[in-house]
Parts: sequence; structure tokens; C-alpha cells
Amino acid sequence: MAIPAHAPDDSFVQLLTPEGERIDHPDFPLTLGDDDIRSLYRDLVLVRRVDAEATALQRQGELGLWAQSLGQEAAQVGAGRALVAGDMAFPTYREHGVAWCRDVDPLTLLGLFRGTTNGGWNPAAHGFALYTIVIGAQCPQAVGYAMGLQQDHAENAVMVFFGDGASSQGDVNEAFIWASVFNAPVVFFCQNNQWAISEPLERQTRIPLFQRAWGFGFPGVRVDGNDVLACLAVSREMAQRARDGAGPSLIEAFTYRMGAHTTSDDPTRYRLDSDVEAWRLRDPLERVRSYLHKQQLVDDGFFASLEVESEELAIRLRDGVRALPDPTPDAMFENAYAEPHVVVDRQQRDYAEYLAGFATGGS
Ligand SMILES: Cc1ncc(C[n+]2csc(CCOP(=O)(O)OP(=O)(O)O)c2C)c(N)n1
Ligand SMILES: [Mg+2]
Repeated sequence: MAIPAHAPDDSFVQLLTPEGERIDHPDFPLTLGDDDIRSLYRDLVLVRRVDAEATALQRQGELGLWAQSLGQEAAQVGAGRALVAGDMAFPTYREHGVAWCRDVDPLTLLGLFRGTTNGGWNPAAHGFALYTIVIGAQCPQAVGYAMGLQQDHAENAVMVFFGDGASSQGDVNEAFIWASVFNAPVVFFCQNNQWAISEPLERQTRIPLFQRAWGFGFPGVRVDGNDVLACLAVSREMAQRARDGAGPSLIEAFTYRMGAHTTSDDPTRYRLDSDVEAWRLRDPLERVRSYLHKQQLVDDGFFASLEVESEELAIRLRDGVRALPDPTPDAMFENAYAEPHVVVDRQQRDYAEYLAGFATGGS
């Protein structure tokens, strides 16, 4: 018997082609008003502007590091806009578009990368957990949170973000199992941007990532990660499924990391410019822009006023980041535990004494 290399269907859900043609998918219908589509385009443009400004600010020495979201805006905005109040998102370090949708001020994000805060926002207030650098660590946490929602009989969903590289982590696979056997209301949202720093996708998997879901006992779907409409439709469907008690699912958003891994990385050392060029033709913003044009849903004034808004946002970020107050040296002790902790308190006192030694010990 010939054993097939993988399950036959590795196509993806697409509702808007790279040329800006609207198409339908039988399993993921999406009805949006004209304002909704204009609003999604605004999200995409402003999220990209935040990313561009942050990259420039890092180059100017104002940020220690920046992880670019360039090229992944549609995946992040589509997923982020599928969430409702009471839902909870667990990000990695690159989900600036989801942060935007959860009303986290981008200036707060910049503070994290400037090192003026160890977190920056209240996760409960935004339905958006703190950024996680440890690859995959947020997945078991998200499943635990989802199981908590389940026990509270809350009709909300959790969405947890991770990358193609993270899919090889034990934490992620353990999270899949827990979610599956406890039927947790969680959507695993994998942004397959083809790279884990310099490691290509073929070092993570021999089959399309979404197909792994069935082995764990829940459905998976691959979506065009550069198509904001498809990402929104699929995310909405899977989040609603979770809220309805139908359990976990895996979404693989097939996309591309157009920038470097972070501002500390030089991707020209390990990938071809021609690959990047091919993905540029699938730009997530351009297809919405051409759809808006073709359908005559916008006039020149729309783009002009969006440009003004984008410029104002950039100026606010540039001025704001330089004005962020430096934390006091003992600020790092403040949020280690919710309640006072005897060991942390002692460490804080010792550290204060140590610092005081410098102030008085000079000759
Ligand atoms: C547990 C752990 N191992 C290794 C690293 C170093 N590291 C940081 S990002 C990264 C690659 C992650 O790739 P992927 O999951 O595809 O996410 P992407 O950066 O592409 O968004 C690695 C290995 C880490 N942060 N945590
Ligand atoms: Mg990746």
C-alpha cells in the first residue's frame, strides 16, 4: 500500500485574493458592511505605521530591541477583531496588531522594548496578557485560563498566539493535549511566518502545521494569513465554537515575516531576496486597498485623512517614547507577586542598601 506523505488538503481559506477580488468560502461566510472593511484597512495601516516607527526608533537608539510585525498585520488584525469583551488573548512578543485591537496603547508597547517597564498594561483590563518571550510558554497558561473560564461557566474564548518555531516546543504540544482532553475553550492561533529566526519551516514539520490538530483530537484550518477578511472569518468561527462549548481548534495563518526576526537579526545571511519579493506581491494591505478602490468604497479623501492620522500617531510615538520616565531601580520588585512576599521584600531592602552604598561611599 502506498502511504501518502500527508493528508490531501493543504489549501487555505481565502476570501480576498492578492489582486483584491472578493471570493466566498462555503465554510466561512463573512458579511461585512463597507464601514467594517474601511475600519479594517485603517487598522492595518496604523499597525504598520507603529511597526515602522518602532523600527526607526530602535535604529535611533531609543529602543533596546524591536520585533517587527511587518507582513503579519492581516493575521493579527483579523484574529484580534474576532475577539469580543470578556475574551482573553495570550501573545508572544510580535503581536502588535492584536495589542492594537485590544486597545493597548502602542506607546506602552514601546516602553516594554525601551526597558522602562517589565510589562506595561493590566492584562485583565485589556483581555490581553503580557508579552511572552519564552517560546511557547504562554500556551499552557492560556489553556489553564480557558479551563478557568470553563469552570466559571463563562461563555468566552481564549486565543493564544505562537509561531511555527514554537510548534516544536513541548509546552505547545502539552497545551494541545490539555486543551483537547478538557475540551477547553481555546483557539490556538499559529502564525506560520515561515521562519524561526534563521530556521526555515522545513526544520519544524514534514506536514502542514494545521494538520497536526487532528492527532490531538480537534479541528485545524489553514487560512491565508495575508488576507484580513479570511483571518477574521476563520477566527470568528473558531472563537464562537469555543464560546459555544465545542472545544479547542487550531488556526494556521500562512504568512511571511517580511522583516528581520528582530532588529538584532540580519536575514540576508540566511534567506533569498527573491523569496521576500514573491511575498511582497501578497501584501496584506495592498489587496484591501485595491478592493476598496475597485468597489469604489472610498475616495481620495479617505486615504489622505488616514495618512494624516498615521502621521499624527507616528509623531505621538516619537515624542512620547523619549518622554517615558525611567523606572526607579527598585521598580522591578513591585509586580513580582500580587501580595507582599517576605523574600522579595528582603531582596528589595538589600538592593536599596547596596545602592545607598554608592551614594555615600564616594571619596
Ligand atoms: C524556550 C525558548 N527557546 C529559545 C528561545 C530563543 N528564540 C527567540 S525567538 C525564537 C524563534 C521563534 O520562532 P517562531 O515561533 O516561529 O516565532 P516568530 O519569531 O517567527 O514570530 C527563538 C528560538 C526563546 N526565546 N525561548
Ligand atoms: Mg516563525
